[in-house]
Amino acid sequence: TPIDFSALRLQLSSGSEKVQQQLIQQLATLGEPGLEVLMEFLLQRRDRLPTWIDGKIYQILYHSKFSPARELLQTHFPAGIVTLRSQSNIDYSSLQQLLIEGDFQAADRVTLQKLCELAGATAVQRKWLYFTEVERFPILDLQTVDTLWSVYSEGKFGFSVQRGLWLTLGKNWEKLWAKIGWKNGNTWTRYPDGFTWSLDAPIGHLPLSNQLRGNRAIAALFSHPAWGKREQ
Ligand code: UYC
Repeated sequence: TPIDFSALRLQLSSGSEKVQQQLIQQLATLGEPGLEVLMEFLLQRRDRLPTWIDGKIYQILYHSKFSPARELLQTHFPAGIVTLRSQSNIDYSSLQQLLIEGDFQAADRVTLQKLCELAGATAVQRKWLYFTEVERFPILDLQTVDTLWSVYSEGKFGFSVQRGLWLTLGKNWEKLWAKIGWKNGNTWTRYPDGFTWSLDAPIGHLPLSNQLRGNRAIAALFSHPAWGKREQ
């Protein structure tokens, strides 16, 4: 029996996120008519804030061999699906590009690099962050970096995901390290080969922040006003 693409199109627009995720994966395997449904759906959602549903479709179309799909991305979203807003004129396009390509390891390094740029020239030279610099980060830039990680990771990665787990775990660092795969028993996960550079990683695994100099920088990140006023 032929596949009913208009039924799939309808289910995609009206389904829950879970249903949408399954339909997107299915449509990706159904050749050009499937990709056309995904293209139309992505365009329909253009005026909304992007979620990882948009990021998933973007990645599928980007990696497809279907030139109308790639042309659509080039025309409507030449730099990616996330608008790269910065209060400090930082260019996050290399981060977006690496995340679209699914190169999470390089994206992780660029994330630290960009946050150092955001902190200023001394941090760029130092290559790590003081918590006092993190406290002064503009809200907009942290939200941009967080949205990028979330949108291109099916909502698994990003600071706000890590922070949410940290709050759920009563701000207990040891429990957080275990939960996100940064520590196994008493053993710290070794950089870089101990970490999982794919969506197979635990939720909140990426981006990394080195704890060699203590947890004050990551504590400042999680306490930043960028994440709203939900907690004290
Ligand atoms: N590393 O263990 N890490 C490095 C992590 C620690 C250490 C880089 C994360 C514990 C040293 C990144 C964890 C520790 C270096 C991370 C982790 C330690 C290094 C490269 C789990 C020893 C060499 C970029 C919390 C017990 C560089 C960067 C240096 C590098 C990440 C050791 C991304 C998430 C406490 C010796 N580790 N790191 O930031 O600076 O340097 O000497 O967290």
